[in-house]
Amino acid sequence: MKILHIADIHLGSQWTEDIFAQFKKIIEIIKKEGVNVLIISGDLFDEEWSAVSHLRENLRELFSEIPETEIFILPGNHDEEAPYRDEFYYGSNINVIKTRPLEIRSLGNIDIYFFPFTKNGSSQEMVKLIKSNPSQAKFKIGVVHGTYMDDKEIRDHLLFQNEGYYPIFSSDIEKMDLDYLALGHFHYHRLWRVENTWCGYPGTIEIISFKEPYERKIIMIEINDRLTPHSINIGMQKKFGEIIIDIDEIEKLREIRKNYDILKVIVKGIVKNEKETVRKLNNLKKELDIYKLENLTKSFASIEETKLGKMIKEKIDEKIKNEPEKKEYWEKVLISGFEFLEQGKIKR
Ligand SMILES: [Mn+2]
Repeated sequence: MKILHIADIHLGSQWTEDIFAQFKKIIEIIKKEGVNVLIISGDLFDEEWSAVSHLRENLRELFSEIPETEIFILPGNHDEEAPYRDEFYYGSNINVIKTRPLEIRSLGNIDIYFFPFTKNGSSQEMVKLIKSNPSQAKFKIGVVHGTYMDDKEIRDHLLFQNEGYYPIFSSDIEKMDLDYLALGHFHYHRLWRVENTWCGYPGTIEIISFKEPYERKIIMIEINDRLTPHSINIGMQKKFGEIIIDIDEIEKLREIRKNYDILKVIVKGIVKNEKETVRKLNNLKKELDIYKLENLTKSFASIEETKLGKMIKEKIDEKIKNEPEKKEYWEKVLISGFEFLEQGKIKR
């Protein structure tokens, strides 16, 4: 038995064409590997309203290529209700899990506990529900869209975005007595163990925000006399980049741009003319088709307003007066002094 676990597809978000291209890759893996079951643990759609007909049509087409594979779709916080209305059809091999708080499906010697997303769900509740619905199956799998709380990066990341839904704790996972917990919600790839339970967040199948690391992976679970999950690298469609560059080196951007499909740029440094800089950066953004350009430059004038800045300026003006032929040199010194000042501020 082979089960493929994916999550957080976010169809309907900005780069949906790329997501579909990645999905196509996954379909090819399913065909090649003879995958029996596909589990999508939440956020197949990016927004409730994004279940528009063309997305459903494209999905139906993809799913129809793998008629032998049983597909389970669990709603997440992004697609809790609307995309899964009874009158919507995704294909004969599709099971949308809608019974809250728990729906159990048996596949031979495997029982799968599905917990469709609700805002008040928690791992404590999962433990209670599993205990009151005991299983005799050899293998038990749980499926849930939630926040694993015992990993600092996952917790901080999701809480910071006000998305710490459905908290899940290791102490509860231990009590669930599962062989695998198929998670969704966190967008990075993670596969780890809590006592005897494997836990996995597949992560998005194509980058949907700049914070996500570049490699995309999904999780294949093989079950014979034991259950073993492993990650499969599925590459990516677009090469994303986020770079920080000094305003003095801004022309290098023309070369750097060639290395990425989608680029975010943060510009730092001290400038003489704020207005001119903004104009220049806006033009460059347009010309080079830069996705996002953040201007963090500071103007001389704003630094000169500070007491220390004023003192430095006076000293330098004196130097320039005495050695007008070295004007350019002293201006460079001034810039360095201001930059030093700024760095000191940042460190404090
Ligand atoms: Mn989510």
